[in-house]
Amino acid sequence: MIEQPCPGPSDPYPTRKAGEPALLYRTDPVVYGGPDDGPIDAGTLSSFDEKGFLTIEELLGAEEIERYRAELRRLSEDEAILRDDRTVTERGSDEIRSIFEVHKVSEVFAELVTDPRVVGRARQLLGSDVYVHQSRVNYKPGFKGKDFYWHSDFETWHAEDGMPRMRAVSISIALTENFVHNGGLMIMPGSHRTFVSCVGETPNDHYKESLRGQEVGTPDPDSLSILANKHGIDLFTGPAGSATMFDCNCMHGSNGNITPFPRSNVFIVFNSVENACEEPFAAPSRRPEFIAARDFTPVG
Ligand code: 6CS
Ligand code: FE
Repeated sequence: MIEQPCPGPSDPYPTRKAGEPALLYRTDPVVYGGPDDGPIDAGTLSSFDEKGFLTIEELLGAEEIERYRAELRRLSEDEAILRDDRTVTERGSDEIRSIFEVHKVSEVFAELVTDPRVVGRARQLLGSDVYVHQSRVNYKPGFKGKDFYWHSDFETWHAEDGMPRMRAVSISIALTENFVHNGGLMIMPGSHRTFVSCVGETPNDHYKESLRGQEVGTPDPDSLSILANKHGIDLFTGPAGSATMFDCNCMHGSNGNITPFPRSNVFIVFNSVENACEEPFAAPSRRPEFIAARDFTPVG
């Protein structure tokens, strides 16, 4: 008898427990607020509900982009930051892959967290006050930027950070041009309504490998094929300053970057204050706070 993950009152999204993968129905709403609760209009809200994401053509203006790009360069040249635990390098090189907790490392990036164009949209989608669960800049440098294999962020945040329900949203703001060829974000539209229960136990200190290239907690090829055949795959291209907001459970990933053109973005995750993280649902211990915040103070 193969033990199957059975959703229950204690854990509606069991994962990394059973010997077989499973596709489970999402039992949480997607959009918690309404058109009067923020800058997102009714049509865009219903599109987010259906697809799991929305795009913003020009979130940042030219001057702002220049400021953030200069800050990106400054961070990458700061010896202290290069030695910091929050800085993750690419597999097989010293190229910076990500800097986590970037809203604490950099006062410039911190401005985005309280920017009403950003947090106003997050509050509206989540229907409550929000706090920052995680932030990072991804450099995805030219030539050496590695891929981010297919995954649901929520699967990791549920299993390893103790995030109870699907009531979190990410914003990814392009800081360089996202072409079709330099490793842009791919999302399967509509995949946010299926929770892929993964196999494989979470190892101790899993983040030390997973942030450089996740394996445990990534779906099996059959589950990915079912979702890709059902939903297709959207690739996000756009100029620096454009942004994508996507639900915590979207199936997404991005290819490596062998072009000379970096694909850098800043990524902020807002979680509802009604959905504060508890204990990991499928991991031996909590991840460090720079990856999964334990300060649930609402963004001001
Ligand atoms: O493990 C995490 O929390 C991070 N990993 C990925 C690939 N996406 C979500 C998040 O930034
Ligand atoms: Fe992700």
